[in-house]
Amino acid sequence: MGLTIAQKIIKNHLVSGEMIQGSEISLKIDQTLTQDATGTMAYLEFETMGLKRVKTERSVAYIDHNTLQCGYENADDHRYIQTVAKKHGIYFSRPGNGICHQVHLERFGKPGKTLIGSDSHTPTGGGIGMLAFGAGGLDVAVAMGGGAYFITMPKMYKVNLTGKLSPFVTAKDVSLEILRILSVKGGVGAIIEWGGEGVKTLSVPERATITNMGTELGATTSIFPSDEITEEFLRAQGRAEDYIPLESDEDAVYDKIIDINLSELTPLIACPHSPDNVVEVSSLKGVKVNQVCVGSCTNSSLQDLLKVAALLKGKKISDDVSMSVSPGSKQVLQMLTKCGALNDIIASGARILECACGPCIGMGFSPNSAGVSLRTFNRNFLGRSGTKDAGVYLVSPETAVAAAIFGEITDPRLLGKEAEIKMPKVFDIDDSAVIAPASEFEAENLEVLRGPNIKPFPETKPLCNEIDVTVGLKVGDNITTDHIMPAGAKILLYRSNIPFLSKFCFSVVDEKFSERALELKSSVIVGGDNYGQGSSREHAALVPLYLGVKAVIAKSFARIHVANLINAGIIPLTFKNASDYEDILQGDKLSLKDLFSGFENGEVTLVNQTSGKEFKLSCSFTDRQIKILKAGGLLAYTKESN
Ligand code: MIC
Ligand code: SF4
Repeated sequence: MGLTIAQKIIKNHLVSGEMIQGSEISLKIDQTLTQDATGTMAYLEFETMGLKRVKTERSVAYIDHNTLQCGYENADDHRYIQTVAKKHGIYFSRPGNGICHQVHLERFGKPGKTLIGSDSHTPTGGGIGMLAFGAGGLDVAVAMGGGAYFITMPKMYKVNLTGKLSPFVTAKDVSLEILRILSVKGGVGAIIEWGGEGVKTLSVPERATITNMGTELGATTSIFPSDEITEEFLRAQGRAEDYIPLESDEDAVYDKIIDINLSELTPLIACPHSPDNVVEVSSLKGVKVNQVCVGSCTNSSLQDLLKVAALLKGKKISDDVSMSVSPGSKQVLQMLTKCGALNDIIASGARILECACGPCIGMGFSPNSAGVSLRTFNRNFLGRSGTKDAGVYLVSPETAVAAAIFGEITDPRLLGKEAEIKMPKVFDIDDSAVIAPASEFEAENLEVLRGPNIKPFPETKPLCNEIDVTVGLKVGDNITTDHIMPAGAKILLYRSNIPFLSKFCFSVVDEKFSERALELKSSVIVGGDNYGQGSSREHAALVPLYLGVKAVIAKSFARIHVANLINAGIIPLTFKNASDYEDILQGDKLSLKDLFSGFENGEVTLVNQTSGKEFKLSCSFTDRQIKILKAGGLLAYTKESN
């Protein structure tokens, strides 16, 4: 039987397990990346493991999320990451050098290699044929130390592309179309491979937009073949030697095949507050727009911004719209400057922000109250922009420009002639904002500098066989990590200070949760389907751990979050019968009985002391996961086994 692209890379990197769908496998990881909002914790964990040097082929620490410096906290964290990186063999991408996924694609990613990153959009690397996964900081710390990365062998889906995109229809619309088809849960447990003759019409940045937003489908990762277009991109980046061809075998078997005819697509838009809430742009014609943001790891490549510049050239944005443009990398910004395109953007009235995540993670540029914001980003979860009552829509750069000019949602095809841009054959290469690590010898005497905002990892305890808990919070379906542990300018600076961060846990849903959980001391959260979708932030597990959350009982979980819960020593349990969800209320007192044998049998008994009802919950843990849970989390387990 033939193999898919992902199966080929998995086969080459398999450390343990068999490539049988649904069973646990572990992979050798060639490269890692971290960003600053999750990186501080990942490096603290790496240090706790007592390892001297990273064992990967390439590990890079990016500073791109927490770049607002309204006090010492973020600057201290940057300095901590810079010094810890230098000491332990990690490349350090300075603030201003760009968004981790964009820079990694340009400068470090390689087809056929494995990458894990402490950021859920790490699958962007699939745009050049890498097998790239988002993971929690602890998993990245383990991989940096040479440990394998554990996943469940995914299903394989194929999206078969035919035709060619029409003018003003873009890769972003392809991402929105697949979200419309599959929903934010539709990719769970699957790797999505993009193939078919239509693939040849998509450049690497376009492919990367698509693999980037595969995360919003809940997919394990997404990947494109590595072909002559990949080679051309790598050559333009001065990295032709990194190219290898990669494609699936003719007789590769897929669990699902979805056909998309690129020629039939039209401009699409995701409405508040979910990326799969997709309709045609034309159906919202005339909705007044207050803000337009171009950028993020989804749409901030040179190709995207050259198009934006060409469409804005000689035009002014509407008086009623505030527009921002954040280039994805220093390379993009420098090249835009050199060719004059930046001037066209500035002249239109748009505001240029630095090469960072910025508004995408609520780091400034929040919309006005009840504002309508059109963004080229990948997520429009409630409150993420920093303005809770804002309506955030996700669009392509072309649709963003149309709204900025007309002041209302407008089909970009009304802009007239398509922007003709010329992509350079060779990019300007200057890696001086990436600082190389010290040699092993030099590293011995290097000091790692820590600021007062860095607080220790929450305390963990080995698990007891039976636990009594109170339901601290009951929530519905599709709870995101932005609900559990919000980000934004006011909170992000405390990513290395779990006690402080804990005050904001679930604040978008229930402002009293954090206080209540601390009072209860030992609690559980009850959730619906797809609990924990979105970001890879392990803070969405570490903060509940600090607050005394012992288990989360949900109808189903998102992949990275469930791994983070186990790593934090919090038990993820699922309802055997979805209807049992109705039988637990907030405030109920529960007993979880005989956990250890329950873990082995895949069934845990829950007694609701308040209602007197008793029922079974499901779990399916591997031996390794059981050991981690019993030890009280991955750090404790790693220490125990060293
Ligand atoms: C996001 O887009 O939500 C983030 C911020 O990049 C996160 C990581 C984080 O919370 O630090 C992600 O996607 O993993
Ligand atoms: Fe940064 Fe936004 Fe991309 Fe997350 S999704 S890495 S916050 S640009």
